[in-house]
Amino acid sequence: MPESTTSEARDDPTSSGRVRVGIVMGSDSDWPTMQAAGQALEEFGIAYEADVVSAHRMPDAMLAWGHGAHARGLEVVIAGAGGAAHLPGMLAAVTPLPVIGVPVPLKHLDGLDSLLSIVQMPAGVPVATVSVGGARNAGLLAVRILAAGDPDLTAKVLAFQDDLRAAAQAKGEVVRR
Ligand code: RP5
Repeated sequence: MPESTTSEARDDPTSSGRVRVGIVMGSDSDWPTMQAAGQALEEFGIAYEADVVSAHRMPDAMLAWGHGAHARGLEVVIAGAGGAAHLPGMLAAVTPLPVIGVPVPLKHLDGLDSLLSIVQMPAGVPVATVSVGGARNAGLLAVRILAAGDPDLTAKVLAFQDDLRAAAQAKGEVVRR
């Protein structure tokens, strides 16, 4: 995990500077998967912080992070973990913020264990689970959540969707040629 992304906001010149999203993961070994969430946020100029807060190896620190997230001004949490992936659910239990869970695939079970650990939450404690390894979509979902109250950000999301559509259509034209 790059030093610059640990425990501090990324220095992104396109962002407003206010850290709005917290990306947390169970281990620094999750960062190669989770960094795609940060990249998506950067594309929309959203400042974020990234931390390791293991649910099992540092439970007190994990709960303190979750309890403090809203008060510190965060608006969305993206939490990734692999195996017995309890981090997203435990954070959702202690914060009022929306939590997006990213199942990180490990070498055994292809991430199915991570997926089931994150997605099967009890009623009343929601975690919005993306696909196994789907950290980019987690970042994009965080952007959409923030865009709900932000017309400028909504315009960026619409432009992004236009670009996606144009790219898909261009590929279709290559196939039909
Ligand atoms: C989980 O254990 C972490 O989220 C990570 O995916 C997995 C393995 O962690 P390391 O042993 O690589 O630190 O809690």
